[in-house]
Amino acid sequence: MNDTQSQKTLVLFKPGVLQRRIAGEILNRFERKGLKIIAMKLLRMDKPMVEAHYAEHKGKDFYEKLVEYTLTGPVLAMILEGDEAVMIVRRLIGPTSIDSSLPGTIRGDFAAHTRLNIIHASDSPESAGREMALFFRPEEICEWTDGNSPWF
Ligand code: 3AN
Repeated sequence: MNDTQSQKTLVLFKPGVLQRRIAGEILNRFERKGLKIIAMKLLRMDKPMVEAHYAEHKGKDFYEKLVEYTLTGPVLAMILEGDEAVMIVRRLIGPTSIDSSLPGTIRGDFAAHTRLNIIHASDSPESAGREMALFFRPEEICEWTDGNSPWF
């Protein structure tokens, strides 16, 4: 019996990823796991957009620096789809704190500071819905199935 649920989740490669030329390497981990890219966009977030994205952290001691960092360069935003995608992507990226991000996870392998932990992913289906709407208009999401591929 298949009791898993197909989900969509928002992933954001923060500016450090492009600056370090590791976007392909990180993307590869998601594709290798079987997640499907259904939307992707390279953009420079402006301050209101960063503040909307991180609204829940306003007032915390790391907030100002987090906003500042997110504005230092372009980000790569994408929507990934797959069974239990929200949980699977969070597992692949590793915990928020660098103290807990083990080698083998994206943060564990590529990040050395919690504030600069290089990647964001939605932490629940509810956040995914809100975050996808912040980055993508419905017509920018490209649904597809493997069955349509001539190579399948
Ligand atoms: P996650 O990105 O794992 O969902 P959040 O939403 O708690 O974690 O935090 C958003 C971002 O804020 C993190 N990706 C990280 O860059 C930064 N951050 C969170 N907690 C701290 C902290 N204690 N010190 C510095 N930066 C933090």
